[in-house]
Amino acid sequence: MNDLTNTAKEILKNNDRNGITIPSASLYPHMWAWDSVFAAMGWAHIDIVRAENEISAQLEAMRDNGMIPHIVFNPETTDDYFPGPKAWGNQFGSLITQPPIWAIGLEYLLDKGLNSRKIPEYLKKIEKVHLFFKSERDPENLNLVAIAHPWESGMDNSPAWDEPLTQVSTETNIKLARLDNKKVSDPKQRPSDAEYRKYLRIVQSLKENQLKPTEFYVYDPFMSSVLYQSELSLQRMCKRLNIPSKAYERAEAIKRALLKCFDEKTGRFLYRDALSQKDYLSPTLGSLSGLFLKDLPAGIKAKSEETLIRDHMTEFGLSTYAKNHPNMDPNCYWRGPVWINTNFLFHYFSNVDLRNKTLGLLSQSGFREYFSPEDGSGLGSFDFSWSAALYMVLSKS
Ligand code: 2M8
Repeated sequence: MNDLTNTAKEILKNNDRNGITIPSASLYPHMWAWDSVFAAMGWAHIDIVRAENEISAQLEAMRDNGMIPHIVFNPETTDDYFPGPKAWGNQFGSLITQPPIWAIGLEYLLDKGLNSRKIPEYLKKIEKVHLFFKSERDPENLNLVAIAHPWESGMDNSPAWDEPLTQVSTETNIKLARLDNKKVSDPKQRPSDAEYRKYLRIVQSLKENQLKPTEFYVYDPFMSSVLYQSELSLQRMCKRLNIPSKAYERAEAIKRALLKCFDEKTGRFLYRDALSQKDYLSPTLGSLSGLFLKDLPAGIKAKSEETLIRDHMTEFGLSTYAKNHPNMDPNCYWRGPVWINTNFLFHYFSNVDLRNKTLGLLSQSGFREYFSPEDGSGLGSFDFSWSAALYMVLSKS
């Protein structure tokens, strides 16, 4: 076993808090949804039962309406995080969710030999989670996913949200008490205070409106493409167990809807502001996630791949914003840096081979949270769980 594999395993073990994995000890002391699923995929290479616990803890966290909160608070932690339970007005977890990768993670565990009598129960829960996106995150009934807060996308301060956020006020009754920008070497690697005020303003309005989005509601092609792949995973798992499911039909409906969002000129898939009912373009990596669709028409596939390679491919994998765009910021969070999970998802679900670049980046710069697309230097927090977990997944594939 090489040294990096050992280090990756150590990171997951050190970030283990009684059966859940925190994203990083220095910045994120609770359980985050998609982080946990990526962590489970890494745990599958250490201890499959521990991997199952992680997925099981995620699914256990599902609320009555089928939503899995993007953060489940760890009541035992002494580390502070803002916004915590007080800001959300909820001791259990946040009021929003994250990219729906639970089925993808569980299928990975099954492929790695998970054998559990609880699988039918997990599949039932995942079905309910997928239906939540249909009933609570599709206001125009388009068969696509709209997010109720920028954080639901997992790509918190992506330039994709700049336009809809111009309509959101910075006035909020939640006191700004940030810790994140004090815990990284350069606060410019994190979102600005003005952005944070808007994030809190949206939390406030969700609380005031019984969770109904009124200030920010945006169809995100990345969320829809991820849900499409998750529906396919769910269908395959149900088939293995002879459980009836309509996941394939739902996946096909998402595919038809996403194809209507394709912009021929740029090769990208459009966002849509569900409040102003306007489609718009943002040259993000997420806008190319239509490449996750199976059997794409040849012209669409060729055009999107051409854009991906020209605008996002670097020596270290994919930049999260178009490289030559004037607003591209190589050091700031989701406004340009390379992330291991987006490299992984494009590697896993589209035709681009990012394995060697991703493994090379991690061996050059260690298991950091994100990376400069210019020189591969590490940014954000250290010993980051999904960077470690996906190293194991990619190095074993
Ligand atoms: C980041 O988001 C949190 C808020 O949810 C934060 O900035 O405090 C994002 O990168 C998100 O995708 C990730 O799940 C989370 C934990 O790693 O951190």
